[in-house]
Amino acid sequence: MRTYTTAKDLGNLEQAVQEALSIKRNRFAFKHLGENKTCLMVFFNNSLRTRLSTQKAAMNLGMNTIVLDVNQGAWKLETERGVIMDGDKSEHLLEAIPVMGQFCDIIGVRSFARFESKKFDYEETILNQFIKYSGRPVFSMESATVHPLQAFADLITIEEYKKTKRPKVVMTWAPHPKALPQAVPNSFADFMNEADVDFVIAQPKGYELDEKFVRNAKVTYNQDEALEGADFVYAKNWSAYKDPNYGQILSKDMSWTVDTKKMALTNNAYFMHCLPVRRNMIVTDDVIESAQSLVIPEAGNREISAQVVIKRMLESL
Ligand code: AN0
Ligand code: CP
Repeated sequence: MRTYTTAKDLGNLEQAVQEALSIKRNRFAFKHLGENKTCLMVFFNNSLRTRLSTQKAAMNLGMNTIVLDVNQGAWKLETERGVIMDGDKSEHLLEAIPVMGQFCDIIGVRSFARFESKKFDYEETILNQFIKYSGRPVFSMESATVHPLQAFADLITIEEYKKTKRPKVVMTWAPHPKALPQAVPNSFADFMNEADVDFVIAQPKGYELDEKFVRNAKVTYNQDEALEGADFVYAKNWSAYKDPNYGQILSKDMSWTVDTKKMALTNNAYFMHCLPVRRNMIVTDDVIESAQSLVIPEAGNREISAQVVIKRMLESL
């Protein structure tokens, strides 16, 4: 595997999940595969889970890891071509990326949507420059429009906890004080559309996501109706995708917060969230602390999803 941004990159998804579950049973089975190989993780934005789980996954495979926080200690980077660099940015990404490629075998990149230009974000300008100029396999650790390590971990979690062959999975928008990217819901939709689940998206009007990710999913503006009979409730906030409101907050409607009343509408559903989560905005204390909450094992599966991806990249070197 040379790039990892979508469910498709994993090929047969069922096989990928089986590989993940097998790695989970013995995470050190391939501890020599990455010997003398280096995984570079480049962060343009904050992270807790991705930072820890991806390093752990690389270490399980015997790799060395280097973590670079671009905004702390590295030169400030210009990302646009053609700019006269007389401001505060000392280096251009077009030199920095191939330099980074000199010191590693595989690169992970975290670079969130900036909401300055929908085109810049949805063309995955930063990630694609890494793919083009680093000379290394590149995986997204949440880039402008996708978070495929998260969605793969979510799928593994659903596979582990599902009680029926084809569970009903509801992804619901929930309120948040800041404008958040669409990357997590985009990738979750991408993966659920490829998985054997009944997938429903519930959102207030104006929060429609990119068709490229929604595809054939059922979409409703009625959260209660969506939650009926749900086996998994996947809560997430995102900002508007559609023009002219791209990147904007259109609603902070607290009636969309997932609470015990909402969960009572479901088929005793499990609660999921990628974390970090704002309690009592997205989900109440009671629900996230309940026995049905999967947020911790879900985060734990980030190590496993990352390990499958890095293993496959090592195998392609
Ligand atoms: C980010 C987001 O919603 O995309 C990262 C989630 C993994 N969340 C925040 O910035 C709070
Ligand atoms: N879920 C997730 O990617 O968390 P971090 O932002 O902490 O890495």
